[in-house]
Amino acid sequence: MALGFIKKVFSFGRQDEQPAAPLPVPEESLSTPDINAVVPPSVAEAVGNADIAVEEHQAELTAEDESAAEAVAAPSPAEQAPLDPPPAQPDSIPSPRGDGKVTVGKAVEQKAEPAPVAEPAARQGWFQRLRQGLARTSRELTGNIAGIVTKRKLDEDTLQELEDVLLRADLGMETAIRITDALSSGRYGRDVSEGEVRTVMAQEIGKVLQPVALPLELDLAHKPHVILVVGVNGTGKTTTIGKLAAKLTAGGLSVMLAAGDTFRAAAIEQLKIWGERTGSPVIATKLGADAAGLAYDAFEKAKAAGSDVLIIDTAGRLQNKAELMAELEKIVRVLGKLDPDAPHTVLQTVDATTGQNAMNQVEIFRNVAGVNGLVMTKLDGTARGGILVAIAAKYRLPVYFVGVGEQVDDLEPFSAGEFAKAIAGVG
Ligand SMILES: Nc1nc2c(ncn2[C@@H]2O[C@H](COP(=O)(O)OP(=O)(O)OP(=O)(O)O)[C@@H](O)[C@H]2O)c(=O)[nH]1
Ligand SMILES: [Mg+2]
Repeated sequence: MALGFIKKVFSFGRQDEQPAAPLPVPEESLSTPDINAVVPPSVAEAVGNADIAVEEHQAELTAEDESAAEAVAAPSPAEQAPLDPPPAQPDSIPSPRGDGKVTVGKAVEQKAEPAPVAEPAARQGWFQRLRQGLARTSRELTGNIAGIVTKRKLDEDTLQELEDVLLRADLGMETAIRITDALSSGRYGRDVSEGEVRTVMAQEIGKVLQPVALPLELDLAHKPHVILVVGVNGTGKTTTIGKLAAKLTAGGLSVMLAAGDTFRAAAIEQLKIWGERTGSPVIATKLGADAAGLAYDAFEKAKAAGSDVLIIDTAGRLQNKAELMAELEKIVRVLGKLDPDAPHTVLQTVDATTGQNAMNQVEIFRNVAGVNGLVMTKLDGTARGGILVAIAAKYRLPVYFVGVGEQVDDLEPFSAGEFAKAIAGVG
């Protein structure tokens, strides 16, 4: 009997957007080569750019770190009052059936059954929040369109001006051309309305995003399923881990967390707070200890405890690139000693507010850590949300979730259609 038959697969996401075939992950993203050996000069340059942005971010984070440490030392009223009560646990994890698959959307669901459709009101509420979060991006994108198309025929100049607007909104050249091509086909030389442009934009952006809007699947034939979370510092790794742990535990899975960012006391404490909130044990070590050793230790402990999922937090100090990359490679390598397929999921958090720099970050972490899925964070309030479209077009990595705030339930499975409509200001 094929092993695949008995494996349990949990997935997280919106089933209505699940394409028939899994997304091909580029070969190179599955290996963990030496960054110096594989990164072409263009990437090295990109890393240089990333360094600048990271250093700026680090300055902000230092203040955050202090406040995080303070928060731990003297909890705020919100923190004092019972850390959010652990999510309600269902009686048992749904057992696999039929194809042996189980899906987790907003909560754990059996894949062989139709996904419970989210309450229309709740879904609508979420869409409104996404729209609100993306309002600045949408304004940036659509603000000038009326001025460009009103009382003008759709000609070369108009199309060029539209393309410029699309590029300024970080959508990327490929998608910009796609939109202007779709607009001009059948409409060239005619009047077009602003509404028509928005509708075409939403359609074309939706088409680019659709293939990457995949649910996160956890293969529980691996026990634990190991999720390694990587990304530049400040992009939301630890917060996303907390939000994800909340979803998993609410779905009845047992989760263990590993504080693999061993460089900052505040980072370890921050993860411990999320551990308490979600009822997930946190494996931590002393400050400055070897992160790979900690990851190995946590993997052994999670195996011994029979945990369903182990989520490993990491540091993101790109400014010390060589060291960080060596550390990430080593983490991947030692996990592989306990299970050659581990880490089973390598999630990268990408901060939407960083704009074009986010592209460089994906390039780097994909090559070094074998990233096979993304979470786009901080989509609330950014003017740079269009970068998600450019990343989707270029890297075609699944986007499992989007983050729209700092709270535990501010993480939603990614929906291509909703995102496209929100960004184009349609619907
Ligand atoms: N507005 C908003 N803030 C977020 C979101 N996700 C994370 N944050 C905030 O961004 C800041 C950095 O998040 P962290 O989770 O600490 O980021 P990190 O990647 O773990 O950072 P390092 O540990 O320094 O590498 C925190 O203040 C978070 O509350 C989001 O989706 N929206
Ligand atoms: Mg962190």
